[in-house]
Amino acid sequence: MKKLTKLGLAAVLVMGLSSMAFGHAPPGELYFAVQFPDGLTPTMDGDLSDWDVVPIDPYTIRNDRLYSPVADIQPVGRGEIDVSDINIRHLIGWNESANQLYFMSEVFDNVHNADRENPSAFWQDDAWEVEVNPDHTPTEEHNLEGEPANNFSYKWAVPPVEGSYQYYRPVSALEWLVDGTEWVNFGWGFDGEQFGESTYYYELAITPITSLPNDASATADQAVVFDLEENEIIHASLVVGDFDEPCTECVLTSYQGFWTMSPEMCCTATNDLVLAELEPSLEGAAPTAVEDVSWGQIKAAQ
Ligand SMILES: [Ca+2]
Ligand SMILES: [Ca+2]
Ligand SMILES: [Ca+2]
Ligand SMILES: [Ca+2]
Ligand SMILES: [Zn+2]
Repeated sequence: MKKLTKLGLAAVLVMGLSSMAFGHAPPGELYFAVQFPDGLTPTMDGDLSDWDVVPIDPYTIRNDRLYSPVADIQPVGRGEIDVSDINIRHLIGWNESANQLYFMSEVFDNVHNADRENPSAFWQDDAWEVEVNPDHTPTEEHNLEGEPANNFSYKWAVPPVEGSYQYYRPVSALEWLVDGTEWVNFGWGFDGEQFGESTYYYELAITPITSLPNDASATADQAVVFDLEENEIIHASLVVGDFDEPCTECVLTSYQGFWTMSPEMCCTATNDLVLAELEPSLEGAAPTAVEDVSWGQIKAAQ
């Protein structure tokens, strides 16, 4: 009886703690996705200049908000990044008419490592990982066994190795959920040395999925699309994995760094992200279709 009581208490404590600390993490902290008006949505081409219209606050996510959740990799506190090792800037956006979420990251890195022998082993190279849980479920209910998937992971490692650069989870083999479709659009670029000191640029657009059968036979028709609405809170988290040295038998400690928006370990979305209202500075900033037409006519008339 005593044992049972203890076990019961332990279970309550674990559940209580996990819903407080890990259901929505970091708790009580909001992140903001900028609302792009029609005509100003970014193009997924690895050129981040189309994000320059976004006000710095409250949208920009810099090193000071990032965690190193695995002490074996780097036992440092939040924001304690050595900017000569890695320097990160994230932005997230959304658009009502396209019903798409947009993500971008600028990552300065002293060494860009992309030398995996197994093309699918993105976790052995510098990688960019985007976690999305549109219906805002607490972590402990993400992708439960026997249930439809509700947390979706879009992972990337570039440049491609033997054509491989995109790694979708929880189901890796869906031929329709790939780059260049209505579901996923990815772009990347870099300045500096491709495999040395460089700044890499990542851009991703997705159509958010609320739920999808969690197996390889899932079809696009079975995807329940999430309808993005102003002021709604969803979960999204961005992860940057940093390798600076080659490894063949890679282990956790082979990572140079592992930088997350969530204080939890990878690979799930826990940050509370507000789909922001349209900024006054962006309102009316977009060229209208009428102007496009008349500009076209002017050019044609010349
Ligand atoms: Ca762009
Ligand atoms: Ca580095
Ligand atoms: Ca590697
Ligand atoms: Ca690196
Ligand atoms: Zn939450």
